[in-house]
Amino acid sequence: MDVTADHQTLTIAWPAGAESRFHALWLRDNCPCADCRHESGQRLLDTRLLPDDLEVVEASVDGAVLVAFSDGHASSFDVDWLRGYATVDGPRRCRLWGAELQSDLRAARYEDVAAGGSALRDWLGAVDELGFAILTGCGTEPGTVTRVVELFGYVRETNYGRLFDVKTVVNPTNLAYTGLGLGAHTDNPYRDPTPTLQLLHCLASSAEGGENTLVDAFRVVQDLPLEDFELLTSCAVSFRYADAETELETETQVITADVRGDVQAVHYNTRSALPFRLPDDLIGEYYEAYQRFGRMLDSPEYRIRFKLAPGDLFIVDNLRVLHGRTGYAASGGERHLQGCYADRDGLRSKLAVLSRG
Ligand code: OGA
Ligand code: NM2
Ligand code: ZN
Ligand code: ZN
Repeated sequence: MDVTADHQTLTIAWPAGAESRFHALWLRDNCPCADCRHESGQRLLDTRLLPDDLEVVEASVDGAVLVAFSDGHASSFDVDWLRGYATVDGPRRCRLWGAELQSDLRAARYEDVAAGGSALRDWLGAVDELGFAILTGCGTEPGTVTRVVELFGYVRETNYGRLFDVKTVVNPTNLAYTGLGLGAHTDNPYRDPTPTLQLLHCLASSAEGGENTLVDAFRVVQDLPLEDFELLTSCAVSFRYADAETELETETQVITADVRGDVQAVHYNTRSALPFRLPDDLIGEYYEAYQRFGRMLDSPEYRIRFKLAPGDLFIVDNLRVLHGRTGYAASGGERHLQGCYADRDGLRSKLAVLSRG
C-alpha cells in the first residue's frame, strides 16, 4: 500500500489496486491522539478551530498511516479504520423479505433469550436484520411484554399506558379493541416521533380467526414504480387520534427517504390518516400511488402470517414491518394480547454491546 500527499488530499493506493482519497480537514478532524480525543471516545478537538486551508504536508506508512499537517499537528491512523471509511456507504444490515420467509419462520425461546448472551444477541440481531422476531414460551403472566423490553431497552409509555390490553371491549376507543380485521399498518403514526418498536404478547387465543400478518414494507417499496415512490416520499400527509383525554396529530410522508434516496421509514395506517390536503392537480395521481402501495402491502406475495398461541410474542420494527390481523369472533372463545412500545436505539445499543469482540 502506498500513500501520497497533495495539498488538501491524501491518496491511499490499497494493495488490491483500488484508491481512496481523504481530505486534510477530515483527517485532522478525526485525529485519534489523546489531545484530540478524550478516552471516553468523545472529541476534545473543536472542529471549528481548524484552519480552512489546512493541508497534508507529509504522509507515510509505518504499520499505521502517519500524517503531518500544515498546522504542525501529526496524526497516526489505523489502516483498517481508514479502510472502513474508504466508501461513502456504511454497512447495511437490513435483509429484505417477502412471502418466501414463511417457510423459514424462526422463533426463539423466552428462557434462552432471557438468559442474555448469544441467544439475546441473535434475537435482537433478527429484529435488526428482518425487522421482526418471534418469541415463544413467554407464559401468560400479564406484564410479560414490558419485561421482554427490559431485556434490551426501555418501554415507551404513551396515552395507551406503559402497556395496553388488546381485546374486544364495549365502546372501544380504537378499532384494535374490536374483533375487526386490521390491514397492514404502522402503529401510532399520529405520534411524534412514532414509536420505532412494537411488541404484542398473546395471553389467550381460543377465538376463531385473529391471525397476524406481517409485511416488509421496505421490500414492497423496492417493487413500487418510481413515480409512486416520488409522490409518496414528497407529499405530506397527516395522521390523527383523539379520545376524551388525547388529541394527537402529526404530519409526515407515507414513505420517508434518506438523503441517499433509500427508504428510511413507512407510515401507513388507513384508520388514522386524515383527509389528504393536496393540490387538485396532484390528488388523482397521489391516490393512484397510495392505492397501489396500500394494496401491495396486503398482497399475499409479500406477507407472512401466523396465529399466536398463548405465551407467544412478536416484536416489529414499526416503521419498516407493518402488522395486521384477520378478524375474529367476539363470542365463542377469547382473544387477549398485551402490547407495548419501545425504541430501536436501545435495542441496537444492546445488540452492539453484546456483539463486542
Ligand atoms: C394493535 C394491533 C393486532 C392484533 O393492537 O395495534 O395491530 O393481533 N393488534 O390484535
Ligand atoms: N393500540 C392497540 O396505532 C394505532 O392506533 C393502533 C394501538 C390502541 C395501542 C392501535
Ligand atoms: Zn491529534
Ligand atoms: Zn397495530
